[in-house]
Amino acid sequence: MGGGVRTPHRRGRAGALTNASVSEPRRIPLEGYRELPPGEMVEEAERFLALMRCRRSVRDFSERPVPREILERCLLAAGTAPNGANRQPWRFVVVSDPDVKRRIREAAEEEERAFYSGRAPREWLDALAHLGTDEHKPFLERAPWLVVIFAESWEERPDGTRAKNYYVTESVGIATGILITALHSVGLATLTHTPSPMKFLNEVLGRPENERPFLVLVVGYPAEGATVPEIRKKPLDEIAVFLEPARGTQG
Ligand code: IYR
Repeated sequence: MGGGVRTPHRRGRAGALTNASVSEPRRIPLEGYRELPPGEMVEEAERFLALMRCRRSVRDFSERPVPREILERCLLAAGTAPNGANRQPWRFVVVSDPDVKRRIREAAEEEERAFYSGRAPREWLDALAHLGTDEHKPFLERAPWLVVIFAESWEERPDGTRAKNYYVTESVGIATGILITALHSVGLATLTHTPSPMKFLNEVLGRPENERPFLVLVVGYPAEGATVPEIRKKPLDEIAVFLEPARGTQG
């Protein structure tokens, strides 16, 4: 990883000899960057905003199949995410096998039954009430694909020792956001599903102990006549604070 060349180097401050074992990374030109003229920038931002405003978490899925090649490309897009030390601490387990989906549904519904009938505090259930969710998760079998996302807390070196990964939750969260956006951009619906606890996913999917289940992304076409809860997204002044120089002051 990293493609660095191990060369002693003397680039330290004031010509001091620096650590001879630090590798000098190879650098390449920034390729593919495109700058837009300011007017087009605004238009493009508007277009993207309109696209994203149409994304909703869907719970009514159609059984219509989705070709694997679409998933493959969207997963590669997710894999471009910025992440800690470029360790790419994610693993996507992509399931269309009906038996595996059934096992995931059964185990998830068992956890959810416990969640909805006692484990969740009243305050949490009250916060969810407007979404109309309950312990029934038919979408886990109906939707053509489940992408089960795991976060790798560490990876094993060839000598068997453990190399720690960094900013794992942030990295996997960003990759998941890109995956959701990629799938939405090609006209697919998703649902971020988080059965709690999720440890059963390691067992059902045969994943090793360094992989922690992060979430289940349900992917497919919405069912005909699918409905979603009526919710509102916060306006800009509730989600952002700008700190700019006061008008009329220069430098
Ligand atoms: N995991 C449960 C509960 C749930 C929790 C949150 I936070 C949500 O935004 C939605 C649901 C379930 O999937 O039903």
